[in-house]
Amino acid sequence: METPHNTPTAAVALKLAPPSLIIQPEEMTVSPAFVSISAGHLGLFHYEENYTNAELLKDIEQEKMKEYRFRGKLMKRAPKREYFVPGEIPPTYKWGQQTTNYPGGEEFSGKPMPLWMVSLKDKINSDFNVKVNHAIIIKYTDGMLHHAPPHQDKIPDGTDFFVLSFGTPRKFQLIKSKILQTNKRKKDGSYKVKKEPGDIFWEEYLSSGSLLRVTSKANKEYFHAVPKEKNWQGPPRYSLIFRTISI
Ligand SMILES: O=C(O)CCC(=O)C(=O)O
Repeated sequence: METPHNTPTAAVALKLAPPSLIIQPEEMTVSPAFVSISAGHLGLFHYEENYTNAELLKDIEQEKMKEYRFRGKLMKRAPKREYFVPGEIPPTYKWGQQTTNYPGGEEFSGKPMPLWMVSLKDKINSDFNVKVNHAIIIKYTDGMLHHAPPHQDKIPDGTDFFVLSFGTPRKFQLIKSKILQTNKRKKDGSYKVKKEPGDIFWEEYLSSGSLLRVTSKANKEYFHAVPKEKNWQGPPRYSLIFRTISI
């Protein structure tokens, strides 16, 4: 497997910034070329290696993922499991599975967060002043079978999502969107447009124990993806994604 996650990039500086630090370009003491690259990222996303103890991998490995069905077929992405805050009503996150998988449905398989996950949730809420209340673990064991195609999360307006990674690093991409004209017309005669993924804006092999915060703004402006990778191999990669979902 290639290891571009070890290659220094302009985004490296962001990995070093503490979560609460908001850097203004004029405060930076680095080269002008660097400022222009990183300034484009300010307020959009935040990537931090060693955010949490990579030893949590042992706890994640105890969790059982499942293949969810969508319209009767197995979802061709990766097995996952959702979690809610113990003692709270499980929120409904409509991420593509059948309605029978929603809380209250006969196939609902969400579990209360184990204690270690509750601690991580509390840490994120305190570090970033947010109110995440829902988590999904996704298990990637194959570079081609398991992936996430370019998409935008359907999350409540103004909320961010947080991707914690454990195990073998896997490439995560933020992708620029482009507006294409379709051949369908609106009532006023103008052509309808559609939004599609375009060029890569940022990509990184997310290291074990890292945190990636994708802000509401970044989720609206960019697609994100974990692309298929023919040469990816090694022990599994788990992502643990926290979101704020209204009940
Ligand atoms: O596993 C990841 O890092 C991201 C997955 C993702 O974006 C999704 O399933 O919505």
